[in-house]
Amino acid sequence: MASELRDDILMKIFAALDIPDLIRAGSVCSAWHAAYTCLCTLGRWKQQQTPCILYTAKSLGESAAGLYSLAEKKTYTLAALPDPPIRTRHFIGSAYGWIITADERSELHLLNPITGDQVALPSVITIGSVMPVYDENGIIKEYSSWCPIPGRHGRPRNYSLRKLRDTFFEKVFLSSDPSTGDYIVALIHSPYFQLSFVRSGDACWTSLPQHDDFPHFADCIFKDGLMYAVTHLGEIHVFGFRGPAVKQKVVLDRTRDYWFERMYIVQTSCGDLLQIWSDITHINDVSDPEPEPDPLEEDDDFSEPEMLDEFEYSRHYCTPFKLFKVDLAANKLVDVNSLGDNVLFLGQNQTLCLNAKEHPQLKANHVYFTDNDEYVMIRKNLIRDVGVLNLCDKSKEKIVSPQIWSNWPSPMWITPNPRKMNSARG
Ligand SMILES: *[C@@H]1O[C@H](CO)[C@@H](O)[C@H](O)[C@H]1NC(C)=O
Ligand SMILES: CC(=O)N[C@H]1CO[C@H](CO)[C@@H](O)[C@@H]1O
Repeated sequence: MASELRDDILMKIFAALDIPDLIRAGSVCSAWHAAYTCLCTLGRWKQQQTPCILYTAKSLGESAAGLYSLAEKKTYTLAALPDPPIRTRHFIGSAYGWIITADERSELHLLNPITGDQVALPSVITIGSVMPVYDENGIIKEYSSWCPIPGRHGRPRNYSLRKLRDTFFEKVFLSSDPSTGDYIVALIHSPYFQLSFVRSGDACWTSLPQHDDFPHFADCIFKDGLMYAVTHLGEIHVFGFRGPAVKQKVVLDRTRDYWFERMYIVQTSCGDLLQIWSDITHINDVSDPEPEPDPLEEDDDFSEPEMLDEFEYSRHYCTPFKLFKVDLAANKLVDVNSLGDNVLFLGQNQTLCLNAKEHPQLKANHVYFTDNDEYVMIRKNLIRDVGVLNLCDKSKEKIVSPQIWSNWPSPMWITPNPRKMNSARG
């Protein structure tokens, strides 16, 4: 009786903690660990978690990651993550506390760095636009696919197993928390920014119906059981995954005639959809004066001189400059000049919108960004641009200075999720 009461109080206290604190509390003694496990199993931890930055650093070793808590301005180490070593992977997306990574064979994994749970996604060769190239022993030695660099889409080329990941994956999205065992992963990939998806348990990727030969999807969001996908020209498509065949419908016509800016779609805390156009600023490179040598760079596919010129002298920074509310009923966009209480998280492959009232540590009408240079893959040594942008006066501030993370893999936002995957579902 006495111990039940104590557990109850413990649970209440634990339920108010941010995840890094919760994990620390859970490792104090066996009684606290039991309370921690129980809370995670019941899903009763504090749901309003402030995003953290997940990063790697040479000093942490190959298999550990660092977690920088924005709320506490503190760092934590997530040790002994499952293989392949975290520093050998590319981080290509993050949602529900899980990250999506590409390994040295360009194969994708879902990983929850808090619980260590990992799920291998179907092989990249099950995606329609990737063909395996076999050696004389029938072993895959390369992948044949299409070059995603603008103007060079036309011809397929052979990529080493490791190199495909540099340019093939564009953005990846999750419909729900993979710990529940029931989720969809959607992927924008080369060529022409097409969409493919898998449902939990699928053995292959499936292409989504294409409206034309150049779909050019830019961003997606899952909302009310549907997936809203915006193209670079602002067109919004809705995909319904219930039933055996995926249903597709265009719900917003083109909002632009040409593709110049980045395009994002987010849902605000009150359920509105926003379309965000982002200016691309070209600024001269800020190279790391002491770059960590990249041991993996011996076969750089991007050594054509004309491409190096373009990549070396201008760098793309993102500054959101136009916000619109999507009015689906009227099939139009409505100008909005501020995010109000909302806070936007933009980064490598991620868009997230939170409410500052529910997250008092965050600043309303600000954009928290990690580097999302579109050529980040082939600029692995550049200093990462990670900061906060005030949308009112457009001023920028750094989040951590001096930089504590390696430039590569590029740090990304993560909202820690301590829910263990149900092992029965694998
Ligand atoms: C890719 O490799 C295969 C097998 O080695 C070869 O036949 C093919 O010509 C190569 N394709 C290109 C575009 O280089
Ligand atoms: C929009 C964006 O940042 N896309 C990047 C997502 O990650 C892949 C793979 O790491 C990159 O190739 C994309 O450029």
